[in-house]
Parts: sequence; C-alpha cells; structure tokens
Amino acid sequence: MLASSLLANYCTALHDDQALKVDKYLHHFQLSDKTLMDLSVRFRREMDRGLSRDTNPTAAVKMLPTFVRSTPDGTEHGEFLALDLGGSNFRVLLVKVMANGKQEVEMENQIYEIPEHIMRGCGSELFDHIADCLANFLEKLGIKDKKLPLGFTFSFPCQQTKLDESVLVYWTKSFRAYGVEGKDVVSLLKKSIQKRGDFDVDILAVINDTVGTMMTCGYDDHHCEIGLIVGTGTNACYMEQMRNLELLDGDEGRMCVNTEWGAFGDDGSLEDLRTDVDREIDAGSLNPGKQLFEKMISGLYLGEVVRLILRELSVMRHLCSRGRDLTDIKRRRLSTLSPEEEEGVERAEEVLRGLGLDPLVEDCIATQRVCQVVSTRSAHLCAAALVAVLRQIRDNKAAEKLRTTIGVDGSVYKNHSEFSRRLHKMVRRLVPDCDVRFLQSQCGSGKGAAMVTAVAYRLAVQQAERQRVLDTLRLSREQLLDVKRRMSEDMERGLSKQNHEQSSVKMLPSYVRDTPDGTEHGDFLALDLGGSSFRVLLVRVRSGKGHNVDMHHKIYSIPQETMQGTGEELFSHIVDCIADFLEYMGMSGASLPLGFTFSFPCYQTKIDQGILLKWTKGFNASGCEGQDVLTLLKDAVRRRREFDLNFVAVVNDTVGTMMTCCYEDPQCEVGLIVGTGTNCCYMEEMQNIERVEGDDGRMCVNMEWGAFGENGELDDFCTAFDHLVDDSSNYPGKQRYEKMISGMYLGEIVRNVLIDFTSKGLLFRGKLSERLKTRGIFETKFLAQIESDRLAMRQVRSILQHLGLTISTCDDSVLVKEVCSVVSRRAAQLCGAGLAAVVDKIRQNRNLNQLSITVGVDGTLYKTHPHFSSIMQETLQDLAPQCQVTFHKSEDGSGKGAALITAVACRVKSAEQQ
Ligand code: 0WK
Ligand code: 0WK
Ligand code: BGC
Ligand code: BGC
Repeated sequence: MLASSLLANYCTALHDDQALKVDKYLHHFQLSDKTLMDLSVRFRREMDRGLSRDTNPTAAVKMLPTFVRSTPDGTEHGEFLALDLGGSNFRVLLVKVMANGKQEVEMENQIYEIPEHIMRGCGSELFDHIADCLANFLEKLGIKDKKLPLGFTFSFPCQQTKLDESVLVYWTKSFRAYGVEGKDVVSLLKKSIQKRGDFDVDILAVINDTVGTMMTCGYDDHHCEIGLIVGTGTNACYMEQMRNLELLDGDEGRMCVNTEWGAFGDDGSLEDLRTDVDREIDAGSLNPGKQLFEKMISGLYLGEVVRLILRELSVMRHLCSRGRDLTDIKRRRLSTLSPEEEEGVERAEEVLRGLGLDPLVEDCIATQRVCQVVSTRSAHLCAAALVAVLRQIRDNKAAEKLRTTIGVDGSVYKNHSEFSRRLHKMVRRLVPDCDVRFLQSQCGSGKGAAMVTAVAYRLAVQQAERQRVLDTLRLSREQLLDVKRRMSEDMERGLSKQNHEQSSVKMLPSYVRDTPDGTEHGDFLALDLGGSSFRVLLVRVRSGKGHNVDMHHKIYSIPQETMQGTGEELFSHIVDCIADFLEYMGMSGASLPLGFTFSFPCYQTKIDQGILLKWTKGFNASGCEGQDVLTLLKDAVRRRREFDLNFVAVVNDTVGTMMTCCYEDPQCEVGLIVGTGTNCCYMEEMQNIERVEGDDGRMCVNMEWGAFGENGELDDFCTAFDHLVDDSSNYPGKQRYEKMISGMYLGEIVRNVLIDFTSKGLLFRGKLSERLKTRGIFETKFLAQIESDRLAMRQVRSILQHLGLTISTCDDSVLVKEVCSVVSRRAAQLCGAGLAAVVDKIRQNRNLNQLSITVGVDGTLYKTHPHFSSIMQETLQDLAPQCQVTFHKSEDGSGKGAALITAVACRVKSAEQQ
C-alpha cells in the first residue's frame, strides 16, 4: 500500500512539475477572463461591422443573411431529402415529417465518402459525385421516381439572396474544388443532376450547418435561437432582428444570420492573441490568412497546434523521448489526440507510440497538459465569441435576463467532453445574467435542413395558393381591353332609344349643355348630397371671366338611420341643415336660387327635375325611388315654413365636378367620381342622345357607369369575393362595376380575401378573429394607409392591431399589404378601362385621330389613395393611346359646379324671358 501511495505522490509531483513547465511555455495560450471579455467585446464590434451596410464590405466577420425566418409551425408534413456536406462526413438523408402535429420525424441516412481528390479537384466533379451519391441513396430506397423537395446543408461561407440560391464566397476546411467559388451551388448541383438525367429533385433551400443545427434543436426546444458548430471547422448562427440587417430591406421580425466567425481576425484584429504556432499553422494551411479564428479552435487544426507545440517543447528539451524526433511526424496524425481524462496520460502514450515515439511518462504528462491548454484555449475563444452573440440577442430583446438555448454539433464538441464542459463553464462565467442551455444535436443538421425545406415547402405551397387566389383579382391587358369594349358597347345601347332598356349603363341626360360665359353673377345656394359628407354651400358668382367665385360651406352628417329611414325624414333633415346654414351665414329667410348635387341615378327631362331611379351607396330612404327629388325637397321646405328657395337645378356629382373644373380649364368635358361610389359623365353629341330631342351641340350625359355589369357584362371578371360583397350589400346584383371599384366596397373585398386566407391557414396563423368577421371593419381608408410607401410594416401592423387583429405577424402585414394593392390595382385598372371607352368615344364623335381633353375628378379614393390615380392613368394611356388626358383634381367639390350650373340656368332662363 505504501509503495502505491508513494508512487501516486511521485506521479502527482512529476505531473505538476511537467504541467508547470508546459504552462510556463504556453502562457500566451492561456487567456484570462479579462482578455476573453475584451475579445468578446472585440467580436461584438466585428458583428456590428458585418451587419452594417457601410462596413460590411471590409468586415472580416461577414454576418451572412440566411433567409431562414420562419420556424416550423407544426403543420409541416411530407418527405424531404437533405444533403449534409462540409463536416467530417457527407450524408444523404430522407426525412419524413409526420402530419400528426406531434412533431414526429422519421429519418434514414447514408454516409458517403468524399475522396480528397474530389474535394480538391474540379468543381463539376465534386457536384457530379454528390449527384451520384444522391442517386445511389434514392435507388436504395426505391424512390428514384419521386421528385422530392431537397434541403442542402452546405457548410461553407455563402452569399445568399434567397433561400434557394447560394453563392460560395470561398472554400474552408479541406475543400478546394476549383470553379465553384463565386458560383451558385444550387445551379451547380442542378446541372450535375440534369447531367445524370435519371432522377430529379426540387432544391428548395441551401443552409449552413450551424443553421441546420439550430433548426434541428429548435424542433424540440423552441428557445433555440443559436446554432454552434465546433467540429472540423467552427461557426455560429443566431436569430437577428431584421432592423439590424442593414443589407436587407424590411425591419420587422427576425432572420437567422450565419456569422462565419471562423474568419474573425482575418483583418489582423487577433494578432495580439495569435501565437507563432498559430501563424505556422496558417502558413501551412490550404488557405493562409483566412479563417484565423477557426484555426485556433476547430478540430482540423487543434491536433496540428499540439504537434507544433510538442515539436517546440522537444526542441527545447522539455520533452526527452527516445527514438524519432517529433519534428518529422506527419501532419494530422495528431488530430485524434484528446487525452484528458485520468486515463489521459495512457492515451497520450498510446498516441505518441502510435506516432512511432517511445515517450517517457513526463512526455505523456506534458503532452496531456499541452492538449489541455490547447483545447481550453479553443473552448474559451469559442465562449468569448458566443458571449458576444448572447449579448446581442439580449440587447435586441431589451431583456433583463436572457433565457435561450444553443443547439450544438461537431466532433470536437461531441467527442471532447472536457471541451464542452469548459465552454459551458466559461460562457456562464462571462455572462452570469443569461440563462443559457446547450442542446447537443442528436440528428445532425440534415434534419434541420429538412425542417427548413419543409417550412420553405409549406411557405411555397401557401404562397402558390395565395397567388392563385390573388391571380383571380389580377386583370390582363386583354381582359381590360374587353372591359373597355363592353363599356363602349353598353354606352351605345344606353344612348339608343331602341336598346336603352338592355343597357346597364343608363347614359342619363343631365340637361346641362352650356358652360358659364362670365356674365353670370349673384348668390346661389348649393347642396352636395351623396358623397361621404353632406355639404351646404353659398356660392357668390361675380361676372367676368374665371376665378370670380367665392364660396362658404358647412359640412353636415347624415346619420345612418336617416339614410335608411323615410324619404320625409331625409329631406326634412336636409332642410334643417339648410336652415342652420342660412342662419350661420346670417341669411335666415333668404330665398336663393338652389342647385342640388344629388349623387344618385336620376332620370331627368329637364334641369330642375330628377326622378330617382334607385338608391346606391349607403342610402335607402323609403318613398323616394321614382320620385322627383326636387319635389321631395320642396315639400320638406314647405313643411318647415321658414324660408323658401328657387329650385333651379339638380345635378349629379360627376356633372357638378365637371363644371367646377371646367370653370378653371375649359377643356374639361368629362367628370369622374371615385369615392364612396363611382361614376362618370361627359359632353356627348346631342345627335347621339337619341332619347332627347335635338341634334345640335352637346349635352352632358351622366353615364351611371356604376351599374355596368348588372346584365352580366362583368361576370367573367367577378370573383368569389365580389359575389360575397354583392350578396351582403344593400342591393345585390346592382352596381356591379361600382362594387369592384369604389371606396364603399374595396375594404370589404379585402376583408373577404383576408377571411379566405385565414380560413386556409395562410394568414394570422389561421385564427379567424371576431373582428375580422365584422362587416365594414376594413374601411377603404385603411387600404390607402396600408399601401402608402412611407408606412413601415410595423405601422401596417398597428393598423391591423387597431382592427383587433392583434395576432398578426410581420409576414401577415406583408400579405395584407399585397392583398390591398391587388384589390386597389384592379379597381384603378377597371376605372381606367371605363374611362378609355369614354374618351375614345368623344374622339370618335369628333372624328379626331388625336384628342386632348381634361377630366375633372373628385372623390376620397382618387384623392387619398397613394397609387390609384397613377395606375388608372397608366391603364387609360395604354388603352386609349390616341387621347391625351389631363386630370384636374377638383378642389372645391361639385357644389361649386352645381352653383355654376344654376347660375347658367338662371342666365339662360332670364335671357329666354326677355
Ligand atoms: C454534424 C452536422 C453537419 C456538420 C458537422 C460538423 O450534421 O452538418 O457540418 O456536424 O461537425 P464535424 O463533422 O465537422 O465534426
Ligand atoms: C366631393 C364632391 C361630392 C362627391 C364626392 C364624392 O363634392 O359631390 O359626391 O366628392 O367623393 P366621396 O365623398 O364619396 O369620397
Ligand atoms: C465554414 C462554416 C461552417 C463551419 C462548421 C467553417 O469552415 O466556413 O460555414 O459552418 O466551418 O462546419
Ligand atoms: C351613384 C352616382 C354617383 C356616384 C359617385 C354612385 O353610386 O349612382 O350617381 O355619381 O355614386 O358618387
């Protein structure tokens, strides 16, 4: 017993003495916490440089976007192929993701060798080899005939612009195949597979092994947002905030960033820590000057570091082994050295003997100590960089205490237990305020690659379904030309005495034929009813050409119940407003000529009579349809017995708008409203207005184009959403064209598309909120706001939250914005096609090859929507190229126009009476 304890003490003393000697020689391999913390801060700075647009080009740590943004949501299912290239083994995998929501996955894989001459040979040979292995794998599984989605783990620095395109920046580790750097590895693989021609795959994703590892571990632990590899090479990735990824557009949500931290120091920023051994390793490597951080940490180099140190120690006679000298021991032979456990010394002896040496115990102890120091440095360097990543995530989340999981893989981490222990320990020492868990990947990054592919596949299928649905709302040029042609034909029918009944577009004569000649003067009262607000105006016209009009107006609301109540209540409410206005203007009891802008389809036989054909928009007051609205107004004035008015004219808001703009620009001969409703009027040749006597001159025709489609003219363009909007409207089957264009309905079309997408799980995670089911909640003003370019996605999100759609994600906001733009684009194009029919008719009326004309336009949608007017004008220009159309936005509303028409009517009447 004495003997063995004496021997044990002797060994311990010898051991400590040797260790001391080695430590002294390797002091610059031992990094203090202060140095490590400083290194961590340095690395954090490098990360910022890599993330920023300005410094990225010169940054050593490239912080490469991976386009991996979404994690599995449990709906993924199916069979996915995965390739895992770049670690010590090349693996081909088949991953079956079960559709049972239990996150179950079945995997089959096969390891294939990549011979060195292939790694260093011609790039096409390498990818041909990969394709051959894949073919062999498919053959074995008897699934060569299937075209399966494939995810490719390609563990080298790659620049990506999307998930399925990845350009190799440069080779690392032992790969050096030429003709690959600067190329998209997906195209290279596709080429090799096509070359074979006996099978095909759908390459949906290329990812780095760190990303695959994070996704593999993330499938079991949703806290996993960092992927770490310490194997042949070393690297890490993590989920970064989009707003910090300056190289990419968009600032909502997160994306996984592949740091490629192996290159840390390639710009000389680690020279104070690198040793001569590190420099010798680098000088002797396949890529001198590159991957300097990796060469201090990863498995491909650790053994070499130990060998060079042992060589130095033997040169300095710190090692006195007998027999061969360590200097001529072949490279790499030492890569498997990890002799640390108690049996470490024996293991060291085994290894050194394996190298043809005859080591003394001291040599084995020294060798063990060297291994301890080298791998400790490696683990601590890794820890320092990881701490920088942890701090970045904590600060991104503004979290007091960060709780996170790091998914890890790699032979050094897995096979070198002391390495992982030291790494964990140092990380927790450097960031005690973070609750960090390490989750060792059991299935390799291939599973993660399959997960990314499954998510990409789900997103692709979802995107395809979204686009399929949105395509039903997208109109081709041919379809728009069709709309124009059908509108033209229906206008002809509307104008003709014979076919008028068959037309949807009623082409109603307005009895407005003249424009002001400058002699008009006096005060005129105007009412403007039918848009989003009811206005009473006093318009003072002074004689003389242009700009001789002063206006005062007051806006009144028309309560819903009045709009939908009795006609008497509605017109009494109007008269109450007139009385209030006259009082407000200090003109109570004044009897003024009145012009009534009544923005609904009215049949007129003269300017001071308008038989309401049908209500539109939100109005539905009883007892009005078929009645003369001026009579209804007169009755209401009479009922009030407070003042009297001279009812001179009733005009449509399109006509009022045309006249208002014509007062500024005499070329204005078309009036367009795109607001709550939509409609158009224009100056038609009397000879074409067959239902009105006389062939001379022109008269303004109120087209009431909102009704276009009531006879099925638009059925082949109507989507399920249009039918839903029509069915739930006040008067189904009516105003079909209006229901595809105007502000009262666009929000509803969008809401129905969003409901469809949500019910299909394509939006809001498939959760249909009560709010979204509420009719009218998605007001058209939200479309205009959501589509404004100035609005960041997060503002879109706040609109959705305001609408009670609190569960929306960034992707949801992007999709909602797309739906809004598709719906409003169709509306603008349909409007442009209708207008093309109108201006071309005027051109043909006048046998002109080229027509210059002005369109006076008003309406909230036209005025407030960021893109409506430009898209409408583009469509018009494209479909009516022989017409130069100027748009004159009405600033004063149609009330002014109504007053001018009244003034003209008064002038004409007094001229007739003279
Ligand atoms: C296993 C992963 C693979 C990764 C490798 C790294 O599936 O993607 O490249 O770990 O470790 P190595 O094999 O280089 O030790
Ligand atoms: C302002 C005009 C009014 C017209 C309205 C249409 O003065 O006559 O009805 O535009 O736009 P909306 O208010 O429906 O958006
Ligand atoms: C590569 C990385 C890879 C790491 C681990 C490095 O050499 O540049 O892309 O993640 O090795 O395999
Ligand atoms: C009405 C038209 C009006 C248009 C714009 C439509 O609903 O039928 O008369 O011009 O809305 O306000």
